[in-house]
Amino acid sequence: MTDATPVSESREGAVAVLTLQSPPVNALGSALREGIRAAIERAEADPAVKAIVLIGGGRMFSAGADITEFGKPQSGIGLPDLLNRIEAVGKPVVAAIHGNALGGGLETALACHYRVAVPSAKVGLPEVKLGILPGAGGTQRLPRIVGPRKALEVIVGGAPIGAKQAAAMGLIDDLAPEESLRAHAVAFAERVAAEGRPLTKIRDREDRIAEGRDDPGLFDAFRTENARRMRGFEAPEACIACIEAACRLPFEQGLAFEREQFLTLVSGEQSAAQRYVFFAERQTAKIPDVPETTPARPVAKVGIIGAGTMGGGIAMNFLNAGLPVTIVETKREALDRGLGTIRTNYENTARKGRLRPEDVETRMGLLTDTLDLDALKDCDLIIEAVFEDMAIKQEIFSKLDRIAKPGAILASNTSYLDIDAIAAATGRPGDVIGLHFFSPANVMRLLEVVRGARTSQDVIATAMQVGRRIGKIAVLVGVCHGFVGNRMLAQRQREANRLILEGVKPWDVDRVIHDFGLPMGPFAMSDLAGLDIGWSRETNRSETVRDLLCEQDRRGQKTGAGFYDYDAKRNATPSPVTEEIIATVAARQGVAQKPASDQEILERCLYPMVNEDAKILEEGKAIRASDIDIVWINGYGWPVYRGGPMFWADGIGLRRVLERLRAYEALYGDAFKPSPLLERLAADGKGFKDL
Ligand code: TC6
Repeated sequence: MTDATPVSESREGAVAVLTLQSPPVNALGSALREGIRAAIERAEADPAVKAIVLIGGGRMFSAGADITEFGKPQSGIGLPDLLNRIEAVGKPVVAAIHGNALGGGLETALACHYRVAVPSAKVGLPEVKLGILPGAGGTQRLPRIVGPRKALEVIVGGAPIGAKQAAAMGLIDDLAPEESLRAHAVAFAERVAAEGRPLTKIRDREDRIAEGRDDPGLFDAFRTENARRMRGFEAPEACIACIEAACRLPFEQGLAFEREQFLTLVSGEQSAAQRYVFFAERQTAKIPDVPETTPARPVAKVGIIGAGTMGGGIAMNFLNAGLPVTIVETKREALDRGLGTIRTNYENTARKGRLRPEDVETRMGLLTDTLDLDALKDCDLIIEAVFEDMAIKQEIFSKLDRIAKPGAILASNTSYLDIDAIAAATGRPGDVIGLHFFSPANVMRLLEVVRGARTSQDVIATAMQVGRRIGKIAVLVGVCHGFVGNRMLAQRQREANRLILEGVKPWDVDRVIHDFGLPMGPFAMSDLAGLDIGWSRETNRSETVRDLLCEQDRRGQKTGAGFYDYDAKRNATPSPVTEEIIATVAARQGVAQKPASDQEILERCLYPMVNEDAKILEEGKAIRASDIDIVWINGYGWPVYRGGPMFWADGIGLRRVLERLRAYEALYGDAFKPSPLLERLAADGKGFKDL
């Protein structure tokens, strides 16, 4: 056995076993690629070797190309050439897969003559999520083995699939017992070598791609079906074009087409943004004063106060992760309604085939409902999700202080309020933390973990870990009004409101924001959320556009009208009533009417957010600029191909952003006053990335 290279070589009888040794994920960087090439060539040249097994050391087969190498000059053999080399070996090469075989990892396996995997393995081509495509032959080989329809799903969808499903598609030749992959793969290799069958190269297969020639309309049908989720992204269309090419062109020409498309994407802005987001997501887990070794508190039982939309959604996250939840309400009807909604959500998911019917009962079985707060006494984590009212929250926390067991974590799902003031209602502020879920709480990936002045380190470590356990991206933020996400949103909302008073139509503001890539603009979003959040007839002052809309019972989608008019299917149309209301308010306030270009709308809505981000960083309310980007991507639908507001601003150049902020400051005053950090970075010719 030689361990000096990233590939260790050993022999089992006549089978050479080559083990990839590049922890933690066997990313196919230049050293590993060269190591594989050298090992493969040695095994090929050795007459005593009759077959070769390629297996991953450590946790997995391989997570694919080394993403950090993209955009840098290539050194050593490129992955496409390496894979062609493997495919051309004159002895059977068997890939033995455990853990993950993703991207270039799966492409490597596709270049082998056979694939053996354990049932728990996952395979996939997630390159599309990095704004690229499987550029080492993946778009040409996969359709040749699973057919173009499945290839479209796997490559354009980007989601990994389990080995059993992959075996059913013909992608995996044999499933091995979990505990004996290596031995099983060696036996498999010995067998195929002994049988002396001609080597099967995927490149030579034509049978499965015939479907793409016979029914070329399948590609356009796929485009139409998926138009919404692909909107704005460049990579999905390039993936589709490559799969089409696989069906149309000879293999080598298809490979050349794939290469050309890959090179265009990998050098483009979208891929740079999406690769940035990949690493930014992983950064969020790193907290300078809470090292990864910080012991977390055990969380085996969760309590939730409030069975409304938020409380119910939050509960589902824990039930989905198999954790028992006790949910508390003050009234039986509210409790029954909340439980009913949870059940209906699960039943709908089961009806769509995304949950087994028996799992509906398993999950509901983990849920205990009660009207008695004392029932939370044995919970390890208690999350309060009641109205945004400080007095009510403080009362609840002072009761929890008496009820909760020592060491229990007491969390609030507040979206704006001061966690320190809530913690002050208890005698254990170190145990208090904010867990800000985003609506719908069982769907949205973001979790803002709000650290109070006295929140203890192990409580932070536990909250971050719990977030991951329930499938969220947890981002640590500090106490300030609206924390990170909503604090930025308030900037955009203020400017959007000002724009419509100046005569810009709400639908034009929404169009600009939607075209930029967000799922909807501020007014469509307000209509969806309900305009009457925080509004009541009793306290109404008939001052703002929103006040007047609510007065006329235009409270958003739920009442069939808000900023827009809605039909029975909730399709929106611009409303003359809204225009009239806006004109009335503008006249009352004496707002000068002035048109704004789309560029101005965009800048006035988004640059104040970037400026606010700089203030958030200055105040230490976020650890790093990329954390803020992750908040807006996962909580508000900022287009991932633009890399988040901070990354986007860096791309424009902070000098330019500063110049525009100053111009708007001259017209609109302090709301646009540049933050000192932004000024400093711009003066130094730097970006947020340099912090
Ligand atoms: C491709 O293959 C293109 C081919 C065509 C070429 C022509 N490269 O996620 P974790 C790092 S494109 C470099 O925490 P997990 C990661 O940053 C690639 N680094 O682990 C982290 O570093 P840190 C297509 C990588 O167990 C550490 O490894 N493949 C890569 O939660 C551990 O990662 C993909 O898109 C990489 N490819 O999840 C798959 N992968 O410790 C990308 C990971 O310094 N990878 N790192 O923070 C994944 O999805 C996940 O890592 C995982 C393991 C599911 C494999």
